[in-house]
Amino acid sequence: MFKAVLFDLDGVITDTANYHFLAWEKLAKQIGITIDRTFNEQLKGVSREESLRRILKHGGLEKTFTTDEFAQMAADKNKNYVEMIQAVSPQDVYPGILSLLKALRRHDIKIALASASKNGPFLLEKMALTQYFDAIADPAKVAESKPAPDIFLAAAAGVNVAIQETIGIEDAAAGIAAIKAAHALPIGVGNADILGADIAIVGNTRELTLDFLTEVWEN
Ligand code: B16
Ligand code: MG
Repeated sequence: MFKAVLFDLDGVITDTANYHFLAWEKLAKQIGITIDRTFNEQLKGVSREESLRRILKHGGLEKTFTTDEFAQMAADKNKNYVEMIQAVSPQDVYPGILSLLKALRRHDIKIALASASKNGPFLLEKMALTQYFDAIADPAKVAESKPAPDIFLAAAAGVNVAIQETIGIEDAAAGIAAIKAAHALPIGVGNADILGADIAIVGNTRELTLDFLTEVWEN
């Protein structure tokens, strides 16, 4: 049986992936770049700085800005994003997530956050979920962001469980790649076109029950 579940946040626990998109879209528009939701898939799970690099490249502007301007744009996006998430509340937790967290606790299975977002702890507070987490991996302290395995390895280490005894849950292609590279067992939230046909996938977080996780683990 698995001993810990490592959760991604944006797109798994709540719909903040949409706010990230809206905040990037606004920033991109200010510098004359158009992004759409198809392109946005490449930003999911990816760090703030890497997301901005990808947007600039997408618009052919990767060599246009100084280091200071780049940092300012990343800060502007975050300011806008942080304004959007002030209103996040326990009602914004995706269906099935709270009952999964409770079931995991009842069965003494550890729970850790493996989010690339520096706003993760704030969001858990807003959703009243902090109490369920045994560890929150700090994305500022890992060497490489997703698709590198680092944040999932840090999350497993945070709960003192060998990575091979964990399940990682992710909505982003970069995150699934990170879980595989870490050698945890991946479960995707989304669809196989984006996340790959070789892993267990749910279309809706409602399907993320302890029974489902156990079935995936045992097969
Ligand atoms: P921040 P996750 C990721 O969170 C998001 O998917 C990604 O879009 C975002 O750029 C990244 O966090 C960094 O977030 O700017 O708040 O530090 O999906 O890994 O929970
Ligand atoms: Mg995500």
